Amino acid sequence: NELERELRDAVFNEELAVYYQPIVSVREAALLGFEALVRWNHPTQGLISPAEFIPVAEETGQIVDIGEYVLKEACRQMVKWQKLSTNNGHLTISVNVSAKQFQSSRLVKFVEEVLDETGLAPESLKLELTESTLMRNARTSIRTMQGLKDMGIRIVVDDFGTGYSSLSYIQRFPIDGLKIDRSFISGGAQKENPKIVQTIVALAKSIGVEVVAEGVEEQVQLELLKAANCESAQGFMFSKPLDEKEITRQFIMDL
Ligand code: G
Ligand code: G
Ligand code: NA
Ligand code: MN
Repeated sequence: NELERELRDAVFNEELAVYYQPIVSVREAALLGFEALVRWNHPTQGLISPAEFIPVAEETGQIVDIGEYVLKEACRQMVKWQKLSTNNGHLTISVNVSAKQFQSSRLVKFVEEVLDETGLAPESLKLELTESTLMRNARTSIRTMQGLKDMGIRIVVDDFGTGYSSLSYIQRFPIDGLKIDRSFISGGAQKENPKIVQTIVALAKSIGVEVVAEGVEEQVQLELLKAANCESAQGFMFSKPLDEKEITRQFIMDL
């Protein structure tokens, strides 16, 4: 398949770019950190969404190289931003880890090497894993997560609420945070969404982990999060994902 062939050269040809989306506190909209999101700047087709090529890369195994590239690039960038101002020291960088990458035996060692090479403090790094990734092989997952946690890295469950993880697993996994899936936010105050958001926030608090809402686009959605006591949020309302230059200009230089 052509996409697969072109994707193989994309890392080598430096066609992949990492974009960053701010994560802010719900109360004050204070900047807390960023999520790294990969983009493919195709030579003829322009920007291709990861929604299109990540599933292909996951299937072919290319996701491991891509994921390693994104992780290293994001850590390197975070160190640069933290050095630009002493006020930036607390900012965190969240990086998505796909199922295949999470199952690869070299993940823990690779993350260790990246922290070593870039000089990023482990407390500044969060890894985002979906419920389905974690549930694939719970026993192995716990071991890998523990290896990451021992380094001081934090683990966040992405797209929370859409998978099928049971509460007992959520308690057994050494996780640090839940990210509420944007489908529960975008529905706004309609249907069961406010109750679901409140329930996830309450669950997070009861097991002592942080909670982030994604896909926040409108004021009413933010009000819902305030009412539910959700601590942090991310979405187009605050900023869409931006490239390094724009993030530096809009969020780093004027801190
Ligand atoms: O940024 P955007 O909303 O277009 O991303 C679409 C999908 O691609 C999302 O599900 C997102 O989690 C995924 N994605 C974006 N960047 C990465 C990445 O670096 N690694 C992995 N595994 N998935 C990513
Ligand atoms: O699966 P994951 O949670 O990593 O997905 C992140 C994706 O969500 C990115 O592709 C990003 O571009 C997208 N995204 C971020 N904020 C918003 C938003 O406010 N609304 C919508 N519809 N998508 C968003
Ligand atoms: Na994510
Ligand atoms: Mn998500």
